[in-house]
Amino acid sequence: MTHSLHDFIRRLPKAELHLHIEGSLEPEMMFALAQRNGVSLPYASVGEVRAAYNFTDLQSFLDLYYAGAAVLQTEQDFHDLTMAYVRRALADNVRHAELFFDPQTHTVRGVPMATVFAGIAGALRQARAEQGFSSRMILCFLRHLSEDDAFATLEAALPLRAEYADLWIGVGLDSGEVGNPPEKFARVFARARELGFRVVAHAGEEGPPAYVHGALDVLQVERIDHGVRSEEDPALMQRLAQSGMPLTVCPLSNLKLCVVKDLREHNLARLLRAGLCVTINSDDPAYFGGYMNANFLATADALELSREELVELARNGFTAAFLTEEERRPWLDELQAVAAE
Ligand code: ES4
Ligand code: ZN
Repeated sequence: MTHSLHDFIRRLPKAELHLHIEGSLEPEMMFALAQRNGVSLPYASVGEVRAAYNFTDLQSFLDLYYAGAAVLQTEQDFHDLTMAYVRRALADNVRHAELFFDPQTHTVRGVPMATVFAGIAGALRQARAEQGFSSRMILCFLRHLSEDDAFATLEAALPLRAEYADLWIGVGLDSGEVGNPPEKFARVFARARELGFRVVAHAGEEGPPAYVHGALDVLQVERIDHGVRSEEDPALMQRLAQSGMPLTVCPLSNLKLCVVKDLREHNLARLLRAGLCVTINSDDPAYFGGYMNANFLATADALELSREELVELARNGFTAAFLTEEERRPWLDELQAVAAE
């Protein structure tokens, strides 16, 4: 990795569209919050937590991710978590982020929906006011739970919609994919769309291309989160390319969860070169070993991406963001200026 490529990636303004805020919980904060809240953790040290992050698949990660999230209890906890993410994002020249959050992970433990919203949104508003950091929130339904549970979650959040209208703009679908196809959530997504929410879903991470078709046809999503298995279906590839459907790809996540054995085997460059609107994202950076720039750098290095391709990836992030043309234009202009240097 040359110094100049490293520096070039650092200078690119970026948008992050696939980031689970609970997945930005670093072990140090996990310990601090456990102590603050009197929660006991099954680890003796920060080092032990990190040593446990050796995943074999998505589920082996989700087990630790949900266990770790149990330290998040108060509005201050969610605020601190979100502020720590914003600091890291800004350090990587991320200008805009659309954050996923998983209310069911918290409400099941008795944390009120309003606490989750207030903590995350309070930090995002402070970040906007003090640092000019732009953001939105996307509420994700846990797909291993029932559609009724998703409906109850949407209903519990709706009374907060007006108060958080500047931030909460969409719904998504995450957690264990295989065995929980998009069709399971057809009605709740139809309701969310009727209500005017933007809609996205994880599909084609571990699940087959049929799940990507399902997310498009049944959930009518506007972006596919991951979607890397789409490559197994040439007709789907055509469809994604022709419709300009964005994929929020997460290279270090795919590596840590053994979706690919080696980053050099990742299909991100092939997807991009096939004309798909590919974006780079960090997913759960505290668990997968890197924030935005680490994902860009590792991918650029492993796949020998050109500077033009790196610019295209950064541009796609802003193009695929749920922003107005007026909102995205200054970042696209700045991106062009960096590209022209
Ligand atoms: C997730 Cl990588 C991934 N896939 C599905 N659901 C998730 N929740 C948090 N990270
Ligand atoms: Zn994800």
